[in-house]
Amino acid sequence: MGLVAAFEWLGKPYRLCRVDMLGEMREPAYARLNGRHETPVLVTSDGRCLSETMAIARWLEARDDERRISFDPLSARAERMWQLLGFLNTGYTAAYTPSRQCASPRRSRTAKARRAAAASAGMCRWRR
Ligand SMILES: N[C@@H](CCC(=O)N[C@@H](CS)C(=O)NCC(=O)O)C(=O)O
Repeated sequence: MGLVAAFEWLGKPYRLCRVDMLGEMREPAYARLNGRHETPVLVTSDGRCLSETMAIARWLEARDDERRISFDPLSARAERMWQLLGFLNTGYTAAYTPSRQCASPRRSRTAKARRAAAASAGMCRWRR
């Protein structure tokens, strides 16, 4: 969602595509965009596919000529912004993702595998 806001604020044309995460995202055709079967994926105007939120954010920064959504990459403010983005995309997100995956019926994991994935991500410790 943060990337969508960034695209809006950047003020350059883009097209947002809805992906059925329970269906088409699992298909081989989607794997050609992202072999990890995850969103987001950016398809650039020359047809390249770029996955990973942080990589797409960096792609946006590099094209933010008017500095609408970013700071001078050499500035301390840019360092702080990337520090916060790094935290949001790893530590913060990791705090709720495993619990969502535990509850998700769409992955055909066994209960044991779900518990292992959650435990390795630091969640569900209270069950031990
Ligand atoms: N490391 C990736 C993680 C992306 C990610 O977790 N995407 C979620 C949706 S926000 C996803 O596609 N999950 C696949 C699933 O739930 O099956 C990134 O930072 O972009």
